[in-house]
Amino acid sequence: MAFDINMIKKVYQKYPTAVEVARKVTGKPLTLSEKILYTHLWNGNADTAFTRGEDYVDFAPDRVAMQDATAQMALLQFMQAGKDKVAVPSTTHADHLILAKLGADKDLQESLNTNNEVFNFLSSVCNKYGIGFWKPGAGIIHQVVLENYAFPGGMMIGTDSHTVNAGGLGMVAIGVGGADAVDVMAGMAWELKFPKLIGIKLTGTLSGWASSKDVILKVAGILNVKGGTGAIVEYFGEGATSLSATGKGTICNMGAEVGATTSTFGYDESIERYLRATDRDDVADAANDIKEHLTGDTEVYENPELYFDEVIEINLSKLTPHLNGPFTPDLATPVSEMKEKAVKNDWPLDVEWALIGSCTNSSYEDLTRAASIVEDAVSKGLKPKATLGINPGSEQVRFTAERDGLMDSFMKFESTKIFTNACGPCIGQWDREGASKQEKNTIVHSFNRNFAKRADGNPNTHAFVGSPEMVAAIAISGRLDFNPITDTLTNENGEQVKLSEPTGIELPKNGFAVEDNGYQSPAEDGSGIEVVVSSESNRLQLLTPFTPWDGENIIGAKLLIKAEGKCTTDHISMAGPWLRYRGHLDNISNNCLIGAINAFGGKTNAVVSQIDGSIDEVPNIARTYKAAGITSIVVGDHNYGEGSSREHAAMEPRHLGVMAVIVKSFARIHETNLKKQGMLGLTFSNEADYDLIKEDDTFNFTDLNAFSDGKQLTLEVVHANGTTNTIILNHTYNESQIDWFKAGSALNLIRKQNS
Ligand code: MIC
Ligand code: SF4
Repeated sequence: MAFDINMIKKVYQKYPTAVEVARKVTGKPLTLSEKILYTHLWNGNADTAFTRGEDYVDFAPDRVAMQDATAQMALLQFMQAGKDKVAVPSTTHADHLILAKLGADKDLQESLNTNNEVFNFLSSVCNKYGIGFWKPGAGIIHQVVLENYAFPGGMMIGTDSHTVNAGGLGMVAIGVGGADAVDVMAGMAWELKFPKLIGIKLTGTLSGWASSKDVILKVAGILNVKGGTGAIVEYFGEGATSLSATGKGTICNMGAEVGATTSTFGYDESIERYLRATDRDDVADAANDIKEHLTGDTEVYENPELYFDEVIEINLSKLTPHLNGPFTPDLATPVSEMKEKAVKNDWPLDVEWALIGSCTNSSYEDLTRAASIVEDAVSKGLKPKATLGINPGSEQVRFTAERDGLMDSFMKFESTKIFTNACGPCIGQWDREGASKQEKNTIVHSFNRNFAKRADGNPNTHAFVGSPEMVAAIAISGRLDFNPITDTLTNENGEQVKLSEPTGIELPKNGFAVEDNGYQSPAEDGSGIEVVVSSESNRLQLLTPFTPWDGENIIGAKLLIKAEGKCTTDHISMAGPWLRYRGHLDNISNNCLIGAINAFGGKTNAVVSQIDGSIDEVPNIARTYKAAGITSIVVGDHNYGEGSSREHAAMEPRHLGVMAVIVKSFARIHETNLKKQGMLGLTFSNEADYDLIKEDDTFNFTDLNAFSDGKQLTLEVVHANGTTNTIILNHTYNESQIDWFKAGSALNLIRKQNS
């Protein structure tokens, strides 16, 4: 039986009428995305049609998911909201804090030792406030959500950008910062700009080496890292129904890498099969009753150009395997072109590690496809040239895979390492031998992100993203430019052999099995549970509310850093070793912007103090400004804050005295995070003004006291030689978001309302 089946049934009861009403007010047939959005309006059935990409709308999501690295901050904030219990079903998953080094058992135990305080904190907060807790080793948040909680037509938010994975089961699932999760858990509306809609029509069927992963690798190449910003990507067509549910999850998952708000697929037989295989007949039966509402209207899919803002068509029958990278997930290269491109770009061709796993590709089906390659290689007398590392997505997947012999297959390569059911190397939780030497090298993985330093902290590691079966093939060949479709390999007898095409099993023939899934259900009545945070702790720190705006224009601000080029949340608040401070704002602030490239001088983590001309690390300079009572600002390029949902990337600068972040454009989640934490997230109305900003400028916001919805703000830039430029800044704050700024943060406002 499914968790929270009554909640799901209630949602389904609303569907027929809510969809009908939405069709009426919009006066047209509906996409699936619109059906889900319109049935989840905070104010009940629609009385007006919303303008996509413009209107802010209040929604009522059905559930919330959090992972350990973001949950700490989310729950520290929730504890301040003055509530006894969460208002909607919510879960926390311990998956990011487990370091991959020696292999699953030892690593898990080591992580329990080192993160004990944080896990205990999470477990007791969850217990107290009615939140389900998935213990360390239970699995990666999105795989566990897909297996247990995701349901067609539902809406959820999660404090992780890959929450979108649940689109594979036909949800609208959106990644958010912790402060947004607090809104929903506190029983308040959740606000989102009504998304635009991108339709992707899939025709044909996958064959040979092509996989679901290649669909999204190709889409990333088409849309690039910001092409999906502000939009929901909806997949449809006969190609879509031919994909497995976990394959759909893979595609939705990596939609985060094109900046999409989320991605989704209509309810179909593969989703039904998956629900039944994961012990959720009740959800499948309930979904079948309202089937026609859980997918887009026929007219929409017949004439998509009329109903989507943009339509892309991909023929799965023609799709070939891709590898995306290095350093960005949208640099897509068909494997057949890799030889030439790699040589031209001087990418190291020898591959040392081939990693399979992450929330994107760690399903049972993924493991079977990769295992089939390993078995084939063994039978042909091939040994791997690179080390294969595997992170299963959940204990259920691992247990079943072990029962069915898949783990034995992987272990036929002596060097294979099976890591914990956790994020591991995907988030820099990887103690990779030799990484500190910073040698130029190549790795391939089936993860979704490959920003510099992400996996092993080495800026010279070139990471390429591919399907699990391609990753397995490259493990065997040890070459980035290996094309399994055309190339042969030399086996131990000196013969030339070719790898056979991968074969996979969608769902385990004998069903899924698990002994201990690692779930802890919360206390019925948590009022007696005390959550203790020691003031001595360097891992956890209770939050002190940010100071409200004093009502005055900000005058005399200094530049903390002008970031040049790509500045993702990994650059703003690095993960890896820093994950240990995710619950301690002051300590984690020591990584603030240390990965951003300073536009003056091109270095990272070296900026000039405008107080005494000294050069120091970014967090230190920020602290000196703060101590001197000087407000600082950050300037950035396009798609600033791309990547993760981590609100630390907004809270840290806020904590260190930065009041405004002015950029050419923002990634969605980060922009909202800045607003929630009471900061000014602004964009240049004229992009070229970025070039006017000098290192030693002084900044005056001259009309902040007239800050209002739809009105631009003015910034006076005073250069060191006394000349000035007046710059016009755009913003997307509505009146209630301006109130967050005035209150010092959204949470300050909630607290006020609850007191
Ligand atoms: C990531 O993949 O970057 C993370 C780690 O899962 C983040 C969340 C975080 O920073 O904790 C994400 O994608 O939101
Ligand atoms: Fe974990 Fe990586 Fe997925 Fe983020 S992308 S949730 S770090 S597995």
